[in-house]
Amino acid sequence: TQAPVNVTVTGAAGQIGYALLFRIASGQLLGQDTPVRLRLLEIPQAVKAAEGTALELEDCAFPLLVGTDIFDDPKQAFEGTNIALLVGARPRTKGMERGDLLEANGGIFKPQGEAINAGAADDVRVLVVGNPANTNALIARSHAPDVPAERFTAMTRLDHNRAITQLAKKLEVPVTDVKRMTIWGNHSATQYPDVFNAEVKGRGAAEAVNDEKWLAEEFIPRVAKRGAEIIEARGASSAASAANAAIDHIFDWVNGTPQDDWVSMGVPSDGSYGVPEGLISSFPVTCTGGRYEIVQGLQINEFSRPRIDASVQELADERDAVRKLGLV
Ligand code: NAX
Repeated sequence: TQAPVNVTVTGAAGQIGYALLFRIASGQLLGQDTPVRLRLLEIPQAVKAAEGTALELEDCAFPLLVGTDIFDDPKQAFEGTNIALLVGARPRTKGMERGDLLEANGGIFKPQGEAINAGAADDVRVLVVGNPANTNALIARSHAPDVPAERFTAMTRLDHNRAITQLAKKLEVPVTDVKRMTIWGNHSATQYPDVFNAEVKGRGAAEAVNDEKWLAEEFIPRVAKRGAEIIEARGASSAASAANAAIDHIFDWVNGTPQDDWVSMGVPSDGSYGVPEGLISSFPVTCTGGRYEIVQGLQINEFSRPRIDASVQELADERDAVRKLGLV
């Protein structure tokens, strides 16, 4: 068997952490041939809770789990890490302005970027889940100058998976019939789920739906506001589905996407589709040999263009705000 892969999870004692760690340890993140060593990062007040989770991990006797270490210092938590899942973030609390939120998260993602730069393994791959995910990823990336920029990604896979299911339900087909879904832009309410480049059983999905009003007034807002719908129903934000999406994101990045399909990832823009270079924006990507590539040559129609542009503009505004704060 292979040498163990070091997986660092921040916010390990949170609700996503609780749903995520057991799936990583069971082999679902990297596959059934790959042993993993977990490195959990928490703030000091939550270390005890993380220790409790580590006891439960022991009680599962997972064959692939080599061990679990818990830290409250990012430098130690990211030492030698191959996969870094940045889940812990500062939630928006009552009365907090957007600038305050960005600043509070800067206090988390700047030192974490520095720690990744200083100590992570050469092949480190970073996924930022904690919100605002795209801009937090931008902050971390800009403090890790020695790590290739493309290793910093943000999670839009939950949005992608949500969009697939909503489309499949509308067309009354299994989710496996839906291919080439794309989320463009920011992981926020401005995100744009694009069915014009999606396919259902080889046929254009927009054509199969043939209902622009449904797209504009039901599908797009339903996907973009699904997080709020979950909070309303559960009394807590998405956790198991977010953990599932994080597993999908890393698994596909490492193991590749199928020939006839692609996935959505927030990645540093290379200028494709008019997205300013360097912004961490969601794109359709294919993965092979452990690397992702932005799908090129897609048509962006008149329905899609302003929606993509609006979400990208929001990312540019967030970047400008964190720049003003000296965080990037
Ligand atoms: P919780 O509040 O349950 O857990 C967050 C954990 O992070 C807490 O245990 C806290 O102690 C820890 N933490 C805070 N600061 C830390 C630091 N500096 N270092 C290490 N740990 C730290 O939140 P949870 O529901 O698990 O959500 C985590 C994040 O995911 C939130 O920012 C949330 O908004 C975001 N989400 C992102 C999604 C996406 O699609 N990108 C979807 C789900 C989720 O909303």
